[in-house]
Amino acid sequence: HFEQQYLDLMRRIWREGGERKDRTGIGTRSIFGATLRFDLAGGAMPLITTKRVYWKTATRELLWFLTGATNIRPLVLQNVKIWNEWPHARYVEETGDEIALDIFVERVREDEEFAAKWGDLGPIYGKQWVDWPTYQPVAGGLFRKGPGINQVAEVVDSLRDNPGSRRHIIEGWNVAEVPQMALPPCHKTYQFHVEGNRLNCLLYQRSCDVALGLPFNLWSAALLQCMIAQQVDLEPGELVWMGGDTHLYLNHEDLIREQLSREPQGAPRLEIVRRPPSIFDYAIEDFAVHDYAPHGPIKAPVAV
Ligand code: UFP
Repeated sequence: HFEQQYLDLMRRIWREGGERKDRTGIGTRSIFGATLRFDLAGGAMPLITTKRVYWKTATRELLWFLTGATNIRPLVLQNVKIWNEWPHARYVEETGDEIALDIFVERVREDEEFAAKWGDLGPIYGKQWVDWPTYQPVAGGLFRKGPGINQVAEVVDSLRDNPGSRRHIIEGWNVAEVPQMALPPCHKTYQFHVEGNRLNCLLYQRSCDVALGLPFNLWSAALLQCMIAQQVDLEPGELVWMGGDTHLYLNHEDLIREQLSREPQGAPRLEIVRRPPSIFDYAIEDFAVHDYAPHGPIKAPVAV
């Protein structure tokens, strides 16, 4: 079963991973360097079945990245909560107003001005993917802002015009802007590769929460790959996932034990029901998942 690789990785980290202190203070067991490979032929998706993965949430996040947005408000309006902790923490820290997370999120939902001021995450994925900043020299050794680079559009074009290229890359790690980001990109580099009529994708993820992050990251990477494949008239090929610091948080023990006791079931498939005019025109209704009958959800705390 495609998912065995994921479960094996989880088991191996829990058994053999070195214990480390990490930024969040929770502590992890971690290995450095891991690879997973999935064949997406026929719509197969690396959608974890040993717990329910909310693929629509991950899909909404991906579509939000593709709009270039970096403010949580569009997500909040769709009841997607995954990015809320960061702006809330910043708000509490900068204002000293210790409002609860749900109150903060309600204000973001209801008050556009408040959201503009406090809902932004800095120049994270969306900004870098579709509007990577450029600078043009002007007189006196100064620079002015140039037009942004839409890396996603450029990759779609380069896949069409020059499929054999080894430069089909979408990069999230803008060194100069990392300090302004709420969270430096985890799934930082996507490389695409055309093999016959198949589009392969390699994702390099510098840091990976295997229990909570990876199921999302695998789904999103595979989905992006399928969307781009559709746009350039190729079939989805292989997804290669590579992790740098690949870890399990020590407070995820219950989740890990429960999940490793379950058997993967079924082979979920993605259907893209429409072919939008561009990579930027997909909507949540364009995606259907078939044969997804996962085990129940497993709750665990997110490390912020
Ligand atoms: N993380 C993921 N995937 C993501 C994401 C975050 O696994 O898409 F945004 C996890 C990895 C790590 C934490 O546990 O979030 C980020 O912390 P750091 O920046 O210290 O690596």
